[in-house]
Order: sequence, then structure tokens, then C-alpha cells
Amino acid sequence: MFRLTDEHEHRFREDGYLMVEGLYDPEEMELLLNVGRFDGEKASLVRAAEDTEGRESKLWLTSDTDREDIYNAICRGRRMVDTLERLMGDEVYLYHYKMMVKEPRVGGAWEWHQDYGYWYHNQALYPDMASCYIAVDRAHRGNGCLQVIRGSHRLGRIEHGRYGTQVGADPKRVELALEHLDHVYCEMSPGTALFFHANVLHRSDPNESDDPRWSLICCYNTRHNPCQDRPGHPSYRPLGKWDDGRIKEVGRRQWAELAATAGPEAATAGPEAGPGA
Ligand SMILES: O=C(O)CCC(=O)C(=O)O
Repeated sequence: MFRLTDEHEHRFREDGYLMVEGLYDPEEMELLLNVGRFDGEKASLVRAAEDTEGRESKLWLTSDTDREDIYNAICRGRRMVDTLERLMGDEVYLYHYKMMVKEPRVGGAWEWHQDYGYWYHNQALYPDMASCYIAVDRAHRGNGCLQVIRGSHRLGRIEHGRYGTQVGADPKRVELALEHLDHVYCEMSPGTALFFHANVLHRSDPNESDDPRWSLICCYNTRHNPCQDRPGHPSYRPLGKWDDGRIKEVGRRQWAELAATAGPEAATAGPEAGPGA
């Protein structure tokens, strides 16, 4: 069971991120991957995001907190929420969560940006927001793992503009940051989580490998931070915490229901079908 220490808090304050290996166990990630792959309802929300070379990543995004599903069990779980509340020094609520899928040889890149570079335009008053990137399957350099600039959350908000098809941080400021700060590739095995501050500069390369890259990114705002109330980017609403045991309890039930209606492919899904296994 993960326990946040003073040293973890110190690292998060200094680096702007904290990687926790094995925050989620193999069964939790296998359930999440299987549910994600066969979830027809979420499939109807999927949109493609194009990079500057025309390569497409797929993603769905929602702020739904009403359903009893594995996504909510993770986003509301104490392991996640208690950790973020300590790192951010306040009560947090769910801003949204999204599944990001980079398919083999197809999934595209994300340009350098800060999440607050976007959320600032939702009238979020402070950058006191953070996310947790969960590696659902293995993320490595070849399939476009997340990259961060260590300590870049202390640079303040950088101007963002449209560069090609994506909105990204001013490339001159990024270049300057890279002259002085470390560029870190976050290679992660399934179940590893990366907590990161909304002002951390991050990006990722396209997926040039035969391995898919699935990740669930859960994004939170702090209670003291007012913002516009928009679909997918809500203002404060209390987030009831769930016990972490519900991830497996709800996930097993959801997967059993999906597998029963999903056809023969689902019957072979399991550890050996998971690309990260
Ligand atoms: O999934 C990725 O590689 C990048 C995602 C990202 O930067 C974001 O959602 O803000």
C-alpha cells in the first residue's frame, strides 16, 4: 500500500512531478485495459487528435462522476485523491479524466505544453491544479511515453499559441527551459502513476513501435481555485472518496458485463492479451 512521505512531497515541490511505481496492481490495470478496450459507450465519445504530421491519437474525455464504473473507482479512490490533496495542500475535485490511446505505428505526438496553458482560458484563477497519468500498459520511448521538463512548474505560465494542428507552449521559452532544466522521459510499467503539476511542461513522441500505449489521465482542481463551469471542465463540486477496494469490485463486475456482450474477442482478453503484460 502506497504511503506518501515528506520526501515525496519535497520531490513534487521541487520537480513538479512524482512518479510512483506500482500504484495500481496488475489485476487493476488488466481490468482497466479490458474495460477500456470493450467499452462501447466510451467508444462513442472517442475523438482523434492530429499532430503536425497528420498522425492521429485517440482519446475520450469526460467529467462524469455519477457512474459506478472502474474509471470513477480510480478517480475517486483514496490512493489517488488523498495523495493529490496532500501534494496540493487542499481538497481537490475531479476536473475530468481521459483515456489516451496511441495505436502502434499510428498514434501521434503531443507538443510541449502546460495544462494550465489551456485551463487558464477557462478562467481558472490559480495554476493550483494537477493530474495523474496512469500507465495502463507499458509506456516506453518507442511508443511515445510522456516526457517532462523537471522543475518547469516554477517557470510560471508560458504563452501558448497554435503551432500546426496543436496548441502548444511558445517554442522559444521551451528551448530556453531545456537549456537549463532536465528533459526526462517517463518510461513506466503498467500500474505506475505520474502525478504532475498543471504548469509542468510535457509532451510525447509518436508511437513508432508495435506496442499500443494506453493511459488514463485523471485531472483535478483545488477547492480554492475558482474557474468557469464548462462541460468537461467544471467548477467546484465535492468529490466523495471511495475505498480503493472498489476498483476491483466495480471493475470485475463491469468487465463481466462487457465480456458477456462483447463477442469472441473478449473471451481471449486477459493477461496474455494485454499489450503491457
Ligand atoms: O498522452 C500524452 O502523451 C500526452 C497527453 C497530454 O499531454 C495531456 O493530456 O495534457
